[in-house]
Amino acid sequence: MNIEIIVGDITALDVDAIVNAANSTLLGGGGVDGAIHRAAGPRLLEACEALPELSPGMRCPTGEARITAGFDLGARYVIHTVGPIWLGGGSGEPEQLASCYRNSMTLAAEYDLASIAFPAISCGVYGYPPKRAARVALRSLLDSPQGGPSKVLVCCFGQDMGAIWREALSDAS
Ligand code: AR6
Repeated sequence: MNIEIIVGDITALDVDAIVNAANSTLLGGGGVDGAIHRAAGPRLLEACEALPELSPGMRCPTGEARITAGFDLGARYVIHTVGPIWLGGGSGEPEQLASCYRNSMTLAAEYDLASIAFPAISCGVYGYPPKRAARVALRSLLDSPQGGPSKVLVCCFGQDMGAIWREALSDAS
């Protein structure tokens, strides 16, 4: 598996799947979630609405992942995952964040996808400190089983975030 850190807009990538940092409603929001829904068009929201609710309004618990088509995106699929809200690090946030990456990779393997791009899940509105998030995320990706996508991109928004993830990758590998 080859992990590469890039800087840019994840919605513009030509990969088999992009990962969305969603909330548990899966009905859209701000940040990368809003950008993905805008770029994918209204059919993405319809596909998300059609996913089963586990309790009223809740389609995906924190740490889990769901897959839909990519519709108007270049990517064939969107894998929606829900990162943890940062509460100081002692409330299971690292395990939940690792689960986001692991479960997204598992779904990609089930769909036989060769390439996947992740945003910096939880590093925006959810407040996860980026250096810690990068360490947890890259460990989870590097530990993911064989048979998943051979090309894994982490698409950072802005050069500062890119530098943090590049340093974490060189520390981890
Ligand atoms: N491409 C790549 N990365 C992006 C893009 C983009 N187009 N836009 C933003 N980012 P956030 P979270 C970066 O807040 O912290 C939503 O409202 C952004 O700079 O999108 O997991 C959901 O509905 C940051 O580094 O996601 C949830 O309610 C990273 O993506 C909540 O936000 C993640 O920031 C999830 O919060």
